[in-house]
Amino acid sequence: MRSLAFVALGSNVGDRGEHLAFARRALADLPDSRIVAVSDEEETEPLGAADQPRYLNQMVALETRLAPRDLLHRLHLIEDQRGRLRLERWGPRTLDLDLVLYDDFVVNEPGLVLPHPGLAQRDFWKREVEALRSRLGQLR
Ligand code: A4P
Ligand code: MG
Repeated sequence: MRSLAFVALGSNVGDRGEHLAFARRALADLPDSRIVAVSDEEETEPLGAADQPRYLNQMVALETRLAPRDLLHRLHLIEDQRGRLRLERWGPRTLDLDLVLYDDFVVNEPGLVLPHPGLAQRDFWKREVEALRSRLGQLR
């Protein structure tokens, strides 16, 4: 049985569009997974520290057989390939990948929270989820 995962992409350092393109290619290459819908890229005001550049955000819907922790681990490896430095929580980053939703899983464990707690506060994530759901609905 395949699951449906929503992965949020964010970048606010360097060539943001190229970082997102790299992330989409890496997601498409994950084993037992395929991209089934992609939202538009969208420029957003930074949340957290205000003295940082604007973000480019996007969301990808992934059909996958990877379990949530396995998928999240692989998202971190993709971030690392793009040279992300975790200097400061909510600080600037070349590439940030978050697992926003995984089917209708509700999990609150060390290292894995689903839905991602940011979903409640981030209007652009809510918009992107809606856009993906409507694109997916049109395919079925
Ligand atoms: N973790 C647990 N559950 C999850 C999940 N569902 N998805 C753990 C992703 N990670 C999850 O993550 C911190 C820890 O959360 C990890 O150990 C992971 O296993 P991180 O990515 O290392 O740290 P972070 O990204 O600095 O912190 P956090 O809390 O994930 O921040 P966010 O929510 O990623 O926020 N403003 C705009 N406009 N757009 C943005 O995209 N992003 C951030 C980062 C701040 N401001 C932003 C944006
Ligand atoms: Mg994160």
